[in-house]
Amino acid sequence: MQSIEAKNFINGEWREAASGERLSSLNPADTTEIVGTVPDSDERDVDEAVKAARSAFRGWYELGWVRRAEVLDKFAQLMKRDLEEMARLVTRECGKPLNEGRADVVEALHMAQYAASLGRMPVGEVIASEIPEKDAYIRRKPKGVVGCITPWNFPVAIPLWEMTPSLVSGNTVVFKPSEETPICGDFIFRLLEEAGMPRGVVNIVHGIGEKAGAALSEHPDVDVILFTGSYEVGKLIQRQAATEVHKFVATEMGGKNAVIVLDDADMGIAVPSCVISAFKTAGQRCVSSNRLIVDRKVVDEFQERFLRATDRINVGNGLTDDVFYGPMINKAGVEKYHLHNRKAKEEGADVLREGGELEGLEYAHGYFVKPFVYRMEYRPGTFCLREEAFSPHVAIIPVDGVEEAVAVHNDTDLGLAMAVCTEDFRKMRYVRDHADYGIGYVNLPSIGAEVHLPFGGVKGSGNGHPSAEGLLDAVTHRTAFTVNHGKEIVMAQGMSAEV
Ligand code: UN1
Repeated sequence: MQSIEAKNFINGEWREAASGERLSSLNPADTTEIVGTVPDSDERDVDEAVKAARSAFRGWYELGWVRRAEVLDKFAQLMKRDLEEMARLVTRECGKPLNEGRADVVEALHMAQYAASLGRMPVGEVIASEIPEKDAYIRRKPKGVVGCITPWNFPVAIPLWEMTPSLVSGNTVVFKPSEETPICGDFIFRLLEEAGMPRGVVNIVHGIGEKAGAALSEHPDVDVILFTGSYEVGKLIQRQAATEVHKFVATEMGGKNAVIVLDDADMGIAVPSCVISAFKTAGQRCVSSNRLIVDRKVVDEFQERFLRATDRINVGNGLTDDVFYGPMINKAGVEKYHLHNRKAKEEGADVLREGGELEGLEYAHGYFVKPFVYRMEYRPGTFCLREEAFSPHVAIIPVDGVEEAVAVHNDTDLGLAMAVCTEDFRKMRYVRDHADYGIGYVNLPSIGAEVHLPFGGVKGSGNGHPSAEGLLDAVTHRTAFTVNHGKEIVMAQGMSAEV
């Protein structure tokens, strides 16, 4: 496969970084393959991109919602044309199996179609005024320049979750893709250019988080930072972005998600739900579950069936058939997996599947690891039951009844996705109302969100409106606009003190 030499796209031009340096993007299933190289940008490149986005803002805003949506619609059509090529690139650059590479692109496509459809939806509300001669409106207005910083695990979908609602509502964008998957970002931008995005409306600046990402977060002329990624980086970005009062930061970070399996659960649903939640994408989704909280009455039966299913999992290069999950993204990902496994053992785990790195010729140049499964009685303050492992590391935790299940579920500082397996509507309702989560599922895995639903978490998982359906709230102001049709000024009741 040919390696791609990507450039920054700033003000409608493909450019090298001011530093003249380049970074490489490797295939995590075979690190001898360089997927591509990209400019190693710094604050000088970011500044140019922000300036371009600022000067394009007025024209893009004045185009109006429907015309902007038409450009996104064109872009969606191009994604459909190139779906297969993009899916293969996703697999080569981030390692997930081809069917998941395809799902990533399809999710992105759905997001572009959804955002395009918003162009013909209401963009505000008409509200009654206290004065009959007055009309009052709430109108959405774009905030200005939006900086998007995204992770590698959904290298096409997440950039479009963030960029397309920003664009349809009239903002301009500066995008810093993950340095692990920059060539996917480059592909998106080649299609945005082909779709006819006006000059400066979308800009991509490649580079590492500490340099290009930090420069974007800190830039005083950026109005919104949209971030999806790890808790540590999200926290750092919130601090970096606190330079201007107007700057709004929306974060979508990790989760220590769980599937709760209650005593009445249908095991035919619970077992596959847990396998998918724990191991799809090698546990490298923010919505993956490291914890299976299972009622003690059924835990032995569950455990046996879960292990049987786990033993059938095929790990390998995502471009080959029948692979359930591919490699970890990089060495740091493997180290994090080892750390969590080690900690679990120190904390008294009863190890059921030992895990470890896969050996053999076909795994020699990739970051392949086996499922690590253990059983552990719940104790408050346990590292391995509280901290996100972002790897195929999973605990089976026996509990007594729904109330304890929820208490154990909530004992973490994160709260993103939660799934519960039950046939009992009263228990389902208890979990719905008492568990801390942003995305809840019943008789489903904890993964598989849809773009037209809110996506975000509570507690340390984020601040509530970063992605997909909720994003318009982050990138637009809801402005009040009041018109007097009368011939004199009549003040609102509060102002005239009439009760
Ligand atoms: C993520 O892991 O960061 O719900 C996003 C899902 C996908 C998105 C996951 N639609 O699994």
